[in-house]
Amino acid sequence: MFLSLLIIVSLPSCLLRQAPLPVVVNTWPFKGAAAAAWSVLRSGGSVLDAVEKGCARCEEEQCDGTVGFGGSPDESGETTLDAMIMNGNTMEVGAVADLRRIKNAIGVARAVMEHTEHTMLVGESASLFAENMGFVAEDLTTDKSLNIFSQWLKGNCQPNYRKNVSPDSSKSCGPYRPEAEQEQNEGPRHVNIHSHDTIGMIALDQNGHVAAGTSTNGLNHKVPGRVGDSPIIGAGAYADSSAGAAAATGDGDIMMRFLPSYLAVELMRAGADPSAACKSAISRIKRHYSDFFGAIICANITGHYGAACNKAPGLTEFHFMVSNSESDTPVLKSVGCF
Ligand code: SD4
Repeated sequence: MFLSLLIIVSLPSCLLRQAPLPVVVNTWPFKGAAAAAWSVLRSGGSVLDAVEKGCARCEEEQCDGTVGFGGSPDESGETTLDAMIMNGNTMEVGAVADLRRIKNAIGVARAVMEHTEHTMLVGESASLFAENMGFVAEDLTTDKSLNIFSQWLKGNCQPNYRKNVSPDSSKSCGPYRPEAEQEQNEGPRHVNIHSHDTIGMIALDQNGHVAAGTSTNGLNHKVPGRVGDSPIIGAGAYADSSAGAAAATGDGDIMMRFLPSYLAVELMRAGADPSAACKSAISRIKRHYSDFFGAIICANITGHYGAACNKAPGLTEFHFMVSNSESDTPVLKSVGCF
């Protein structure tokens, strides 16, 4: 009796029971994105198509103003996009960073994966590649992003992400020069629930195929050229059909230093259930940055899923969407932050 109990306790959760498949999980209450991905999967489409269509829906809907065109203008007022998509069967990845003038960033990421032998393209050259692949180049600025930018200029460019510069970046706009005299620590972060939201999506089908993807316009008032965690493999997302998938959202400058999506997938491979794997990935970052803003979603190959978030000002509960055959329509879930 004791022995059989011991065996059950030590078995990885994936061997204990199967959850409904296919399943799609995505960050935040982005219902349109969840519905778009789910309609691909339930009609027998591939996990890659589901992730691409789901994230693309958010790009079109400008989810929360933080995905797609017309959001998060940088210091020069421009919106630039980061995205990636990963095939957990082949371990192929396509990613774009600092993409300019193209709305469908995840589509371009998919094109990088399918029409080049590279993994990531960035900046102007990524835009040129996209145009050559048939994507339309257009201005990503909207009245809303122009307004955010002009308010920021009027407010002496506050907040911003500069440090150790003169003039004093906490009071003045640039241009800035390096300030050699004073060594300062990293200042307070300006990232919160209003400056941040990324669509991160993971999908699994009945055949054990796993895919993951992300799309974001990054961070309000970022330094031009800044790339967040979302297009970085293992940081923004990771997928491996032999273990599971994860996707992260939050303060990418901090989170990318810890590759939380990769860590969560490896923990699931070692037998951790998805909630525990998500929690451990957050804990790893917390050790160094106790009040960072961030969350992660995880799913293993049996279709079990979980999420975790760090308790921070403005984030005590994290909402995410789950779509599977249980309800046949995307369901809003939430997890308390710790
Ligand atoms: C970034 N992680 O660029 C992205 C933005 C985000 O929730 O996730 N927001 O840092």
